[in-house]
Amino acid sequence: MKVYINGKLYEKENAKISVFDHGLLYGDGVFEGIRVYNHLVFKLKEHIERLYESAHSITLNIALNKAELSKAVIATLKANNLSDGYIRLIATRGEGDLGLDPRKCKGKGSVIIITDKITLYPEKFYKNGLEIITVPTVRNLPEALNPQIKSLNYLNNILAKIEAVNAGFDEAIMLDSLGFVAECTGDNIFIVKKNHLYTPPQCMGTLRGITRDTVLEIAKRDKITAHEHVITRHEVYISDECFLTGTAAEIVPVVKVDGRTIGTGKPGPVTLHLMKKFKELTKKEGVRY
Ligand code: PXG
Repeated sequence: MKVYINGKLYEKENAKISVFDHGLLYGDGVFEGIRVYNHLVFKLKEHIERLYESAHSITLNIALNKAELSKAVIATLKANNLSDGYIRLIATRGEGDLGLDPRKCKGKGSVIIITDKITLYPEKFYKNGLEIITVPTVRNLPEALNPQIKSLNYLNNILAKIEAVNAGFDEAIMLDSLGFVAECTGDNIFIVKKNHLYTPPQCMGTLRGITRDTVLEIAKRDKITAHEHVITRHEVYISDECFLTGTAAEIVPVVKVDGRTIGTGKPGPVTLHLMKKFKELTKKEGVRY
Protein backbone atom coordinates (compact mmCIF):
# COMPACT_ATOMS: atom_id res chain seq x y z
CA MET A 1 0.00 0.00 0.00
CA LYS A 2 1.46 3.36 -1.03
CA VAL A 3 1.09 6.43 1.18
CA TYR A 4 0.93 10.00 -0.13
CA ILE A 5 3.04 12.52 1.76
CA ASN A 6 3.41 16.06 0.45
CA GLY A 7 3.07 15.26 -3.24
CA LYS A 8 4.97 11.97 -3.32
CA LEU A 9 3.95 8.34 -2.93
CA TYR A 10 5.98 6.14 -0.58
CA GLU A 11 5.84 2.45 0.21
CA LYS A 12 4.27 1.90 3.65
CA GLU A 13 7.66 1.08 5.28
CA ASN A 14 9.13 4.34 3.99
CA ALA A 15 6.13 6.56 4.73
CA LYS A 16 7.60 8.67 7.52
CA ILE A 17 7.42 12.21 8.81
CA SER A 18 9.54 14.18 11.26
CA VAL A 19 9.29 13.58 15.02
CA PHE A 20 9.24 17.39 15.24
CA ASP A 21 5.94 17.60 13.34
CA HIS A 22 3.48 19.36 15.63
CA GLY A 23 0.84 16.88 14.53
CA LEU A 24 2.75 14.33 16.59
CA LEU A 25 4.06 16.61 19.34
CA TYR A 26 0.74 18.33 20.08
CA GLY A 27 -2.01 16.80 17.97
CA ASP A 28 -1.81 20.07 16.05
CA GLY A 29 -3.57 19.13 12.85
CA VAL A 30 -6.84 17.89 11.38
CA PHE A 31 -8.10 14.74 9.70
CA GLU A 32 -10.92 13.02 7.83
CA GLY A 33 -12.00 9.43 7.33
CA ILE A 34 -13.68 8.65 3.98
CA ARG A 35 -15.15 5.45 2.53
CA VAL A 36 -14.82 4.10 -0.99
CA TYR A 37 -17.40 1.69 -2.41
CA ASN A 38 -16.74 -0.07 -5.70
CA HIS A 39 -14.66 2.76 -7.24
CA LEU A 40 -16.99 5.46 -5.87
CA VAL A 41 -15.67 7.84 -3.21
CA PHE A 42 -18.67 8.51 -0.99
CA LYS A 43 -19.30 12.18 -0.08
CA LEU A 44 -15.77 13.25 -1.08
CA LYS A 45 -16.78 16.90 -1.48
CA GLU A 46 -18.38 16.98 1.99
CA HIS A 47 -15.34 15.39 3.65
CA ILE A 48 -12.92 17.75 1.87
CA GLU A 49 -15.08 20.70 2.88
CA ARG A 50 -15.15 19.62 6.53
CA LEU A 51 -11.37 19.14 6.51
CA TYR A 52 -10.85 22.71 5.28
CA GLU A 53 -13.36 24.01 7.84
CA SER A 54 -11.50 22.22 10.65
CA ALA A 55 -8.21 23.62 9.29
CA HIS A 56 -9.61 27.14 8.98
CA SER A 57 -10.84 27.03 12.56
CA ILE A 58 -7.35 26.21 13.88
CA THR A 59 -5.69 28.65 11.41
CA LEU A 60 -3.93 25.88 9.55
CA ASN A 61 -3.18 26.53 5.89
CA ILE A 62 -3.34 23.37 3.82
CA ALA A 63 -0.72 23.57 1.07
CA LEU A 64 -3.12 22.24 -1.59
CA ASN A 65 -6.46 23.70 -2.57
CA LYS A 66 -9.62 21.58 -2.41
CA ALA A 67 -9.49 20.52 -6.07
CA GLU A 68 -5.81 19.56 -5.81
CA LEU A 69 -6.43 17.56 -2.65
CA SER A 70 -9.38 15.73 -4.25
CA LYS A 71 -7.13 14.87 -7.20
CA ALA A 72 -4.41 13.62 -4.85
CA VAL A 73 -6.97 11.37 -3.11
CA ILE A 74 -8.01 9.83 -6.44
CA ALA A 75 -4.38 9.44 -7.55
CA THR A 76 -3.53 7.62 -4.30
CA LEU A 77 -6.52 5.28 -4.70
CA LYS A 78 -5.47 4.52 -8.29
CA ALA A 79 -1.83 3.95 -7.28
CA ASN A 80 -3.05 1.39 -4.75
CA ASN A 81 -5.55 -0.19 -7.12
CA LEU A 82 -8.17 0.02 -4.40
CA SER A 83 -11.85 -0.39 -5.30
CA ASP A 84 -13.29 -0.62 -1.78
CA GLY A 85 -11.72 0.80 1.32
CA TYR A 86 -11.01 3.62 3.67
CA ILE A 87 -9.11 6.87 3.14
CA ARG A 88 -7.48 8.78 5.99
CA LEU A 89 -6.69 12.40 5.13
CA ILE A 90 -4.35 14.23 7.49
CA ALA A 91 -3.08 17.79 7.49
CA THR A 92 -0.59 18.81 10.18
CA ARG A 93 1.02 22.07 11.26
CA GLY A 94 4.35 20.60 10.13
CA GLU A 95 7.85 20.60 11.52
CA GLY A 96 8.53 23.01 14.38
CA ASP A 97 10.56 23.06 17.56
CA LEU A 98 9.75 21.71 21.02
CA GLY A 99 7.55 24.68 21.88
CA LEU A 100 3.85 25.16 21.27
CA ASP A 101 4.27 28.23 19.09
CA PRO A 102 2.89 27.41 15.63
CA ARG A 103 4.94 30.27 14.15
CA LYS A 104 7.99 28.05 14.63
CA CYS A 105 6.56 25.47 12.21
CA LYS A 106 8.51 25.88 9.02
CA GLY A 107 7.27 25.05 5.56
CA LYS A 108 3.73 24.35 4.55
CA GLY A 109 2.80 21.58 6.97
CA SER A 110 2.28 17.96 6.02
CA VAL A 111 -0.52 16.55 3.90
CA ILE A 112 -0.84 12.79 4.23
CA ILE A 113 -3.22 10.38 2.48
CA ILE A 114 -3.38 6.82 3.75
CA THR A 115 -5.63 4.29 2.05
CA ASP A 116 -6.43 0.87 3.40
CA LYS A 117 -8.85 -1.99 3.12
CA ILE A 118 -11.73 -1.35 5.46
CA THR A 119 -11.92 -3.33 8.67
CA LEU A 120 -15.64 -3.71 9.17
CA TYR A 121 -17.38 -4.25 12.46
CA PRO A 122 -18.34 -7.91 12.91
CA GLU A 123 -21.49 -8.83 10.97
CA LYS A 124 -23.25 -9.81 14.21
CA PHE A 125 -23.31 -6.15 15.33
CA TYR A 126 -25.46 -5.28 12.31
CA LYS A 127 -27.67 -8.36 12.62
CA ASN A 128 -28.20 -8.42 16.40
CA GLY A 129 -27.33 -4.85 17.42
CA LEU A 130 -24.74 -3.41 19.79
CA GLU A 131 -24.83 -3.12 23.57
CA ILE A 132 -23.30 0.14 24.73
CA ILE A 133 -22.85 2.14 27.94
CA THR A 134 -22.59 5.76 29.00
CA VAL A 135 -19.08 6.62 30.23
CA PRO A 136 -17.89 9.23 32.77
CA THR A 137 -15.66 11.22 30.38
CA VAL A 138 -17.81 13.99 28.87
CA ARG A 139 -17.30 15.28 25.34
CA ASN A 140 -14.97 18.26 24.95
CA LEU A 141 -16.64 21.58 25.69
CA PRO A 142 -17.34 23.50 22.46
CA GLU A 143 -15.83 26.61 24.03
CA ALA A 144 -12.59 24.71 24.77
CA LEU A 145 -12.01 22.41 21.79
CA ASN A 146 -15.10 22.33 19.59
CA PRO A 147 -16.09 18.78 18.59
CA GLN A 148 -16.84 20.19 15.11
CA ILE A 149 -13.08 20.38 14.62
CA LYS A 150 -11.81 16.95 13.62
CA SER A 151 -8.42 17.60 15.17
CA LEU A 152 -5.60 15.11 15.54
CA ASN A 153 -6.13 15.36 19.30
CA TYR A 154 -8.62 12.57 19.89
CA LEU A 155 -7.70 11.83 23.52
CA ASN A 156 -11.16 12.90 24.69
CA ASN A 157 -12.69 10.12 22.58
CA ILE A 158 -9.92 7.62 23.31
CA LEU A 159 -10.41 8.04 27.08
CA ALA A 160 -14.12 7.34 26.63
CA LYS A 161 -13.28 4.31 24.48
CA ILE A 162 -10.94 2.99 27.19
CA GLU A 163 -13.72 3.32 29.77
CA ALA A 164 -16.10 1.38 27.51
CA VAL A 165 -13.55 -1.34 26.75
CA ASN A 166 -12.61 -1.69 30.44
CA ALA A 167 -16.28 -2.28 31.19
CA GLY A 168 -16.51 -4.89 28.43
CA PHE A 169 -18.26 -2.82 25.73
CA ASP A 170 -17.23 -1.78 22.22
CA GLU A 171 -18.77 1.68 22.07
CA ALA A 172 -19.81 4.37 24.53
CA ILE A 173 -22.25 7.24 24.80
CA MET A 174 -20.49 10.48 25.73
CA LEU A 175 -22.57 13.19 27.39
CA ASP A 176 -22.04 16.92 26.95
CA SER A 177 -21.09 19.12 29.90
CA LEU A 178 -24.79 19.61 30.78
CA GLY A 179 -25.40 15.88 30.92
CA PHE A 180 -27.29 15.55 27.64
CA VAL A 181 -26.40 12.81 25.16
CA ALA A 182 -23.74 14.15 22.78
CA GLU A 183 -22.45 11.31 20.61
CA CYS A 184 -20.36 8.15 20.76
CA THR A 185 -16.55 7.94 20.59
CA GLY A 186 -16.49 7.80 16.78
CA ASP A 187 -20.15 7.83 15.79
CA ASN A 188 -23.27 9.97 16.04
CA ILE A 189 -26.37 8.67 17.79
CA PHE A 190 -30.04 8.55 16.78
CA ILE A 191 -33.15 7.33 18.55
CA VAL A 192 -36.58 6.49 17.14
CA LYS A 193 -39.77 7.19 19.11
CA LYS A 194 -43.21 6.65 17.59
CA ASN A 195 -41.64 6.59 14.10
CA HIS A 196 -39.95 9.98 14.58
CA LEU A 197 -36.16 10.26 14.43
CA TYR A 198 -34.21 12.27 17.01
CA THR A 199 -30.51 13.15 17.05
CA PRO A 200 -28.66 15.70 19.19
CA PRO A 201 -28.10 19.12 17.57
CA GLN A 202 -24.53 19.87 16.58
CA CYS A 203 -24.30 23.03 18.67
CA MET A 204 -23.27 21.16 21.83
CA GLY A 205 -20.69 18.39 22.03
CA THR A 206 -21.47 16.75 18.73
CA LEU A 207 -19.62 16.41 15.45
CA ARG A 208 -21.74 17.15 12.40
CA GLY A 209 -21.28 13.67 10.98
CA ILE A 210 -21.52 13.21 7.24
CA THR A 211 -23.27 9.86 7.74
CA ARG A 212 -25.61 11.64 10.19
CA ASP A 213 -26.43 14.22 7.50
CA THR A 214 -26.96 11.44 4.95
CA VAL A 215 -29.43 9.70 7.28
CA LEU A 216 -31.30 12.99 7.74
CA GLU A 217 -31.43 13.36 3.93
CA ILE A 218 -32.79 9.83 3.47
CA ALA A 219 -35.35 10.44 6.23
CA LYS A 220 -36.54 13.63 4.56
CA ARG A 221 -36.88 11.92 1.19
CA ASP A 222 -38.74 8.97 2.72
CA LYS A 223 -41.06 11.21 4.77
CA ILE A 224 -39.70 10.12 8.14
CA THR A 225 -39.94 13.12 10.47
CA ALA A 226 -36.56 13.93 11.98
CA HIS A 227 -35.71 16.29 14.83
CA GLU A 228 -32.33 17.70 15.80
CA HIS A 229 -33.12 17.97 19.49
CA VAL A 230 -31.40 17.55 22.85
CA ILE A 231 -31.73 13.99 24.12
CA THR A 232 -31.45 12.75 27.71
CA ARG A 233 -30.29 9.28 28.74
CA HIS A 234 -33.87 8.60 29.88
CA GLU A 235 -35.13 9.29 26.35
CA VAL A 236 -32.60 6.85 24.98
CA TYR A 237 -33.69 4.18 27.48
CA ILE A 238 -37.39 4.52 26.58
CA SER A 239 -36.84 4.85 22.82
CA ASP A 240 -38.28 2.29 20.38
CA GLU A 241 -35.03 2.05 18.44
CA CYS A 242 -31.50 3.38 18.64
CA PHE A 243 -28.64 3.36 16.13
CA LEU A 244 -25.21 4.88 15.53
CA THR A 245 -23.85 6.45 12.34
CA GLY A 246 -20.30 6.97 11.13
CA THR A 247 -18.14 6.60 8.06
CA ALA A 248 -16.49 3.44 9.36
CA ALA A 249 -19.56 1.90 11.05
CA GLU A 250 -22.16 3.17 8.53
CA ILE A 251 -25.45 2.52 10.41
CA VAL A 252 -25.26 0.11 13.32
CA PRO A 253 -28.28 -0.80 15.49
CA VAL A 254 -28.10 -0.49 19.30
CA VAL A 255 -30.24 -2.85 21.37
CA LYS A 256 -29.11 -2.22 24.94
CA VAL A 257 -27.91 0.96 26.67
CA ASP A 258 -26.64 0.96 30.28
CA GLY A 259 -28.37 -2.39 30.82
CA ARG A 260 -31.75 -1.14 29.53
CA THR A 261 -33.21 -3.03 26.58
CA ILE A 262 -34.14 -0.71 23.71
CA GLY A 263 -37.55 -1.45 22.20
CA THR A 264 -37.91 -5.14 21.43
CA GLY A 265 -34.19 -5.79 21.93
CA LYS A 266 -33.78 -6.33 18.19
CA PRO A 267 -32.90 -3.90 15.36
CA GLY A 268 -36.17 -2.07 14.62
CA PRO A 269 -37.97 -1.40 11.32
CA VAL A 270 -36.92 2.26 10.93
CA THR A 271 -33.26 1.36 11.55
CA LEU A 272 -33.42 -1.55 9.08
CA HIS A 273 -35.08 0.67 6.47
CA LEU A 274 -32.38 3.36 6.83
CA MET A 275 -29.61 0.73 6.69
CA LYS A 276 -31.04 -0.60 3.42
CA LYS A 277 -31.43 2.86 1.86
CA PHE A 278 -27.95 3.89 2.97
CA LYS A 279 -26.44 0.79 1.35
CA GLU A 280 -28.29 1.55 -1.89
CA LEU A 281 -26.98 5.12 -1.87
CA THR A 282 -23.33 4.06 -1.45
CA LYS A 283 -23.72 1.81 -4.51
CA LYS A 284 -24.71 4.65 -6.81
CA GLU A 285 -23.47 7.94 -5.36
CA GLY A 286 -19.92 9.27 -5.22
CA VAL A 287 -16.91 10.43 -7.22
CA ARG A 288 -16.03 7.69 -9.70
CA TYR A 289 -12.39 6.90 -10.55
N1 PXG B 1 -18.49 11.59 15.96
C1 PXG B 1 -17.15 11.52 16.08
C2 PXG B 1 -16.52 11.98 17.34
C3 PXG B 1 -16.37 11.02 15.03
O1 PXG B 1 -15.05 10.98 15.15
C4 PXG B 1 -18.41 10.66 13.76
C5 PXG B 1 -19.11 11.18 14.83
C6 PXG B 1 -19.15 10.28 12.52
O2 PXG B 1 -18.91 11.21 11.50
P1 PXG B 1 -18.96 10.82 9.97
O3 PXG B 1 -18.71 12.06 9.24
O4 PXG B 1 -17.88 9.78 9.75
O5 PXG B 1 -20.29 10.25 9.71
C7 PXG B 1 -17.01 10.57 13.85
C8 PXG B 1 -16.24 9.98 12.71
C9 PXG B 1 -13.10 5.07 13.90
C10 PXG B 1 -13.03 6.52 13.57
O6 PXG B 1 -12.04 4.43 13.90
C11 PXG B 1 -14.16 7.30 13.46
C12 PXG B 1 -14.03 8.66 13.15
C13 PXG B 1 -12.80 9.15 12.98
C14 PXG B 1 -11.71 8.35 13.12
C15 PXG B 1 -11.80 7.04 13.39
O7 PXG B 1 -14.20 4.57 14.16
N2 PXG B 1 -15.03 9.52 13.06
